[in-house]
Amino acid sequence: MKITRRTAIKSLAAASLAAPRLFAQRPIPRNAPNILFIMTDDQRKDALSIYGNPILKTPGIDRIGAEGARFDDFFVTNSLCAPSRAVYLTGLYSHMNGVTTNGFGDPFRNQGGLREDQETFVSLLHDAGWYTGLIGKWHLRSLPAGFDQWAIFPGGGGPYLDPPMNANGVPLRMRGHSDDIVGDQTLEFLDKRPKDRPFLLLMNFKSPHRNWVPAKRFENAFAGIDIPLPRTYEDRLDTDALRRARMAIASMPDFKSTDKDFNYQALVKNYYRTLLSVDENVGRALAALDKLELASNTLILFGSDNGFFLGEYGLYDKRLMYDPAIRVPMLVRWPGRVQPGTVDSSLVTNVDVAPTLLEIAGIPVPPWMQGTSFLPLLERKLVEWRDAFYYEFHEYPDYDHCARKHRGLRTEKWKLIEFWEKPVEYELYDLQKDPDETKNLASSNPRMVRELKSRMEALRRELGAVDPPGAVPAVGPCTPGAR
Ligand SMILES: [Ca+2]
Repeated sequence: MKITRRTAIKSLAAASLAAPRLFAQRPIPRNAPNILFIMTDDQRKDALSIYGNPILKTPGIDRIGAEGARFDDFFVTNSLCAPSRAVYLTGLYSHMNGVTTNGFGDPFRNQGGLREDQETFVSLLHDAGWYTGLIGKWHLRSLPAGFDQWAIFPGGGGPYLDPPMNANGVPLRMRGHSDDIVGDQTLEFLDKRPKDRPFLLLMNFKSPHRNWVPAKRFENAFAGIDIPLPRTYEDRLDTDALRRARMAIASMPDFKSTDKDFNYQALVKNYYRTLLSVDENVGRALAALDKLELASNTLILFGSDNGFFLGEYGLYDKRLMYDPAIRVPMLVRWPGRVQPGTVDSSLVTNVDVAPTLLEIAGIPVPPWMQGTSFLPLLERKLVEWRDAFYYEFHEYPDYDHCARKHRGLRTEKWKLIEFWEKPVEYELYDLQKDPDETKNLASSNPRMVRELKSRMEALRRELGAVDPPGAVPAVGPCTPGAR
């Protein structure tokens, strides 16, 4: 077998969890920060009390934003688990990093997951001397690369209770609730890590992903509370895409009921309940950083891989380019560098995280990365920033939800969505006059459709996005009206 540098690093890491730092290319900068990147699964922005949720209280997570920065317009460029995670790791759009879907249904694209030789912010920090760890959900099909130690749940996150794990190649069966296991292992990582160098830890919760099994102690939270309905609960967008999509709360199988209101209450309550155990375990991790006197030199990010519909347009799930599915929380605490109470509403996306972490670590950002470091925004520096971003979704027809392939451009005022396969369809929303995205202006304002489409095409050329050969009609098992 040919021994490449990366396989050599991997075998060393496998041989000893505290592998000596043989491959650091340059001295680690003095005071180089530790990085704790906490990620939840399918958590929409407003499912936190720091973002104004009137029912769910999340003091553990809120502390990160209150003692640091809160981003109000942070978006993902592909609202789906594996693709969004690959974007975060690589600083590349889905069409460039190859992880365009969770692995279903797209005959044109790489189905193999993240390539193990793909450089990520993790592998670059590792090579620069950081001790790198990963705990929890991974979902990228290939095994984690660039980590000194890892312990992952299977597939998209495994079961909530007594999940199996794969720890550095060794199969394990765990006991307890998924979120508590992630919390316990985080504390163990913080305690046992090598103390002679900074660490990077990805703390990846499965919550609040389907099938929403709360920890026993939170099973009865929100009992007796009537969750208010979103304004668009009864709205029906009259588009081919939504006639095909199978994402209606009224017909979701999870709660063995076809009563839309019953399903809505059960869905939101269980979604919130799983976040209570995340919040508790984030609180434990923060307390451990305080106790170990690491807090002052540890950068914490809290984010999510995609948003989620909780009743908007009568839907659940994500995928579609409406704001509830593409907007996510992003909180950043970095004592001494980020002023407590910082609030930013620039259009920042998951493509920007990898370059940001590299700049913070003092590592040159590779020119192939497509995101932009938002360190200047964190430090409240005046900086020119983008006024639009590109979105893409490729997983059609998938095994379940039938959300058509689409792409689009979102500015602060406008959103253009293009379903590029036949039947080709456009949606246009004025986000300032119609923030709930209920009035499709595509046919009444063709001039704006043309203008935004031409901006999107220019951006796509810049980002290296090309159509797959022979775009095909949107056929398959997804017939309109089946939802
Ligand atoms: Ca997800």
